[in-house]
Amino acid sequence: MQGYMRTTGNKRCWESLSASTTGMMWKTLLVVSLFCWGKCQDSQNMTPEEKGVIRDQIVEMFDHAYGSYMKYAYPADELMPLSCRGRVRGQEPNRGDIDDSLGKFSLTLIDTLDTLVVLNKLDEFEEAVKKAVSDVRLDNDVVVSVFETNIRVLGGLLGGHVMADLLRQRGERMQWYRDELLHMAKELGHRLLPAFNTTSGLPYPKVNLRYGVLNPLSRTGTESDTCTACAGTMILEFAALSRLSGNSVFEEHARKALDVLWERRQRGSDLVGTVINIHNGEWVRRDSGVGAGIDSYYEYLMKAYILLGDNVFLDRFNVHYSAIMKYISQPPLLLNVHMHNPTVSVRSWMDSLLAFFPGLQVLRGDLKPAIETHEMLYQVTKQHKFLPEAFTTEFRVHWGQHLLRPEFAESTYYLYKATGDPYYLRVGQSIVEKLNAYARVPCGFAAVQDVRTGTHEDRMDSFFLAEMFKYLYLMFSEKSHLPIDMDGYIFTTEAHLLPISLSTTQPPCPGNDTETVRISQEDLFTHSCPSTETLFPNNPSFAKTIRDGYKYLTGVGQAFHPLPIREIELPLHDNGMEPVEFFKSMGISLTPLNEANMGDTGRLKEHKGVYRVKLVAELSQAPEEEVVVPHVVQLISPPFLGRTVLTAGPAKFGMDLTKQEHGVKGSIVKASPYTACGPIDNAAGLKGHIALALRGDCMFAAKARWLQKAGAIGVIFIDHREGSNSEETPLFQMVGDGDSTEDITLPLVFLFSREGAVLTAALEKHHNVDVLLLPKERQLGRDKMERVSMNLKLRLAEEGEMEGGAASGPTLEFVLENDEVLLKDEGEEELREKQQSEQQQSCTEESDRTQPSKIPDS
Ligand code: DMJ
Repeated sequence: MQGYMRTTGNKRCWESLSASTTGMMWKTLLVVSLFCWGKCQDSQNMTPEEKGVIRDQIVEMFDHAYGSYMKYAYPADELMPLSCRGRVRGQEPNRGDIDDSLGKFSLTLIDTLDTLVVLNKLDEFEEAVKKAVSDVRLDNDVVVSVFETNIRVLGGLLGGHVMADLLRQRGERMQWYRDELLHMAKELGHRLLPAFNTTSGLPYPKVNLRYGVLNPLSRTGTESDTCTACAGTMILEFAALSRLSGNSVFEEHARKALDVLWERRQRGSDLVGTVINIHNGEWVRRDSGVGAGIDSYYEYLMKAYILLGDNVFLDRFNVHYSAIMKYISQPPLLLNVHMHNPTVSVRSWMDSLLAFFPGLQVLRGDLKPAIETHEMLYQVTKQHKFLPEAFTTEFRVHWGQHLLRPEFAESTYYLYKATGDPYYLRVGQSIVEKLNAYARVPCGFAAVQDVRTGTHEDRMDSFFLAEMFKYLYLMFSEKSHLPIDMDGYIFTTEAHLLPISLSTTQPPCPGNDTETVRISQEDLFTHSCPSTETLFPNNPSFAKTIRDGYKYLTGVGQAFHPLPIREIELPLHDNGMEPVEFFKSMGISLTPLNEANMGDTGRLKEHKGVYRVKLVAELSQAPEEEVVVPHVVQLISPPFLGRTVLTAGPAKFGMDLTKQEHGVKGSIVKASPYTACGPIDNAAGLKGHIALALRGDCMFAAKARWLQKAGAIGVIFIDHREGSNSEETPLFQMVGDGDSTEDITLPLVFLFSREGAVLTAALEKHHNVDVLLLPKERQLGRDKMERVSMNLKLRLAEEGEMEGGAASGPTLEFVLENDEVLLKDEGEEELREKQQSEQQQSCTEESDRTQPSKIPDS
């Protein structure tokens, strides 16, 4: 049976779908929630008054964030909440690929439009639409990310148009509105279309808004790869644009890209990789998960079915979903595996983007794993205040940044809608409180640079306004508080609202050649949504029972030990190899079961042909507390002479600098392109030198390969995250790309951006800067406590002496030791003490003035 029933739809759709749509789904969930409402109340219960207080608090926070953007930043794309000004691309230090969201099109304003309506701020909405219409230009000579521009700007314009149109039809507001936002959306759609000009149909990752991709003025078009999510997250916006504008070209291109991804799935595992070549459709990165790089591809298959009523999307989603549940979901964890060898985990950490997945599972009707994973995420947020950008399978911080991402709030919202369990309101309340306590600053809300230190970053991404406030506000609102009936809309991945009535706006596209999937009889149950297998059973304490098993995941003394023995199926192929030999070739060593220690459970019985599997691939090893050996970049040419020492992080691949007695020495040259994600333009100048390359756009390993090929003798990577520095952010080791990195033999080190700025400033000023790359403990001058002794002999003048000419008197000797100035006693004790405090004061001030950006060697 198919669980969806479309509440609206043309006759064709209605008949062709034994499936139904969100309306029905929400109704089903509502029945569940009503059933639950009276019975699942526990100490977590929340009164309507309490909900009202939190709702008001959310509105006040929104006003603070949006008001700050409008006051300090508009018409810039984003607010810099620490500097209280707008971020204008080109006027701030380049942050690499993050900046590709900024198209000089008042990104935050457009991304916020439909949030204003959801929060009932209709006057502000009308004002904002007027501003967007009169001020925003979409033809700027800027290279932007196709994915980000689609989900944030095209989605924002469409969501804004749908809301404006609705309000106009009600006859009270927006009477002046003449579909201007839709016209802008159409213009933007046409500006994105050149990206699809590839033989495969997969889009280029970037486009120049004015010049497209192939035009010589475009400064883009050399990219050969894109991420799966980047190519697979176009259908909702493009189909909506086609159906609202009557031009099918957009939907056709988005469908084609999805067809290619589907076609390219790994047929054995039904999984996809994270990066694909846009010209030949080959996978570039074969790791597979549900987080970064892939996330919204799966989301859009499911939601495209809900929005457009086309079964093919649901069929594909279900095939992938079964694979995800088989290989990737190990409740409460969501792992990353090799798409070809899906029983092999490729890393021991999870990224925060995957926090959307429980929400998608709710849409799919699969509540149990959704509750489990969400509970795990909640425990992690309790431990670290926010979800770190990446955390290990043992819930330690892997990458401590928190960008005010909304995914955890999104899943919490879906779970609350599905279960009606007030527990999720308490979770929502904790999100609100933490944002106020730890991210709020006088000019808005600031991202957290590291959840361990609580330091802030000067950014407030537009998705914070587009998504976070919608999900939080909706969680604490009843239907009567809302100006629109949410059941009639679907959220895009950026939480923009598209009406599910769109499937009736136009019959299926003429160019729709979307391939259909054949589903076997036994898979049929997976089509139901909510699934009859997995939907909330008739048991009010169901969700609590599930959660309780994960309450102490991160708690003291109750550490969660993931997968002590993981029973897995291995894909055997008839390749003529013995299993042991075959697995060895995959990096897996097998121990016959009877040699293995079965532990207490005795669960596994000796069985011929059954092996206990030990993963030996380096990347899959359980993480130990990783000891990062600090390295340094020491500037040794004049005028630095070893005194400027920048703390650097090492790499797990490339040359092992701990084994080089004297480190690696060379002069530095900036790579061009600076991100070094493709052929190096200045190879001649780089040959024999140490390259400087900016983090971002591609993996460290990919950059290292390009630079090695260009003849560099070492690489210093510089962080693209503004303001990061080694004092506040723990060092980490750069890792490879999951494949072998044996071919990379260069020494590689990483500098945070503040240290990187010292180096680039030195290069700009002195042109020739020689550096040494080596472990910190071996930096020049350290072991000998070598004093760069200038033995300046200064004689302090007696009072009145200067007027009267030279005279003799007590002398003080200064010894310069690295960055410090020491005072050496050579005169009267009393005078020394007095002068010492005066001189130290003046020396400190002087050194502060003359070396503002020098980073102390910590
Ligand atoms: C948003 O821009 C979208 O949700 C996207 O799909 C990925 N995540 C960011 C926010 O974290």
